Amino acid sequence: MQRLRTFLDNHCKDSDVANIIEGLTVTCKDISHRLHLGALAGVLGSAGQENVQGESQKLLDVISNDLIKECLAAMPAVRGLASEEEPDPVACNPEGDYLVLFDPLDGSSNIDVNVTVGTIFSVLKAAPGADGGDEATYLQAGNKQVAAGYVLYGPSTLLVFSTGEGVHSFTLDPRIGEFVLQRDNIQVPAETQEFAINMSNQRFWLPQMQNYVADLLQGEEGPLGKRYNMRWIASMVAEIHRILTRGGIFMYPFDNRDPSKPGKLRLMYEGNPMSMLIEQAGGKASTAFEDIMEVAPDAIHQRVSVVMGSADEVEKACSYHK
Ligand code: AHM
Ligand code: MG
Repeated sequence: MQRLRTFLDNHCKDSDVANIIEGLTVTCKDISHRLHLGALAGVLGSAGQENVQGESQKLLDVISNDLIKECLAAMPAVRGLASEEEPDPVACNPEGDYLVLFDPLDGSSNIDVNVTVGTIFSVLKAAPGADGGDEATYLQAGNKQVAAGYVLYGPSTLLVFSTGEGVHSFTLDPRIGEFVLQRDNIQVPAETQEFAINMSNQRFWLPQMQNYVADLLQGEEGPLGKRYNMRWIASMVAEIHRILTRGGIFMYPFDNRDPSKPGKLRLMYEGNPMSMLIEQAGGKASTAFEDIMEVAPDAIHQRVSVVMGSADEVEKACSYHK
């Protein structure tokens, strides 16, 4: 049995990054505990307010955001933080070398129905002298991430992360209150017969995506020549975890509901960190036109089209867009 701290000491060259990951997991244990208590802790339901993106916030979105903010702000290594639930980045310790971006509770529409949600994080290096409260400091492409990961709150609470040398997963052992190593060097199978997409948006997709999904649905009689299964949990952490476990393709593609939003998911809090994990596990992550981690961000809350998972299937989906 290998505990998280031991693993980080042996595998993470930068002790600041190790401390950020470990510190986040302490707060995530608290979030996990509150989620498991659910209604007993009085944490279910709406907060009665909207976030910067006009989405209504759940009580636990707000609680998780406050807990993670407080934890990061106290860390000497953290220059600044940016959250999906905050309008602007927040400056922390001017001596710190790192910026931490996070989605405190992804998939939060699932909280009230007791389905898996998760915390996603991404760590970037701060440029020398940069202000941790300045949005421009954060506008770095995903391939500049030094670490990324998520904590999944499901039947078990899991931590999955990468510092650029493979993907590792840990299970929270509630008997000792510690994350212990479960799987090292996770690999996504190159081929799959399972796809995940919100089909109710079909009429809004680009024609290329409509054609690809129409071919998936034709199964072995169609040009792709095999029968596919579909899953949609509406919780990206759960979806990506399934793909890291048994392969698959996850898509939240461009759609034309609102021309100012190229897709629903956020580049900095969802697209980039999940792309790093998928690619570190041998999969692919694309907008359907270019690698997600090569997109040069121009705003902290910007949206991105997402097609990621098993390498061969992502390439197939992208080939419809050439
Ligand atoms: P959130 O950050 O507001 O929770 O939104 C992100 C979530 C993803 O976890 C999930 O893949 C997607 O939204 C589900 O969207 P939809 O409700 O359109 O199915
Ligand atoms: Mg989210």
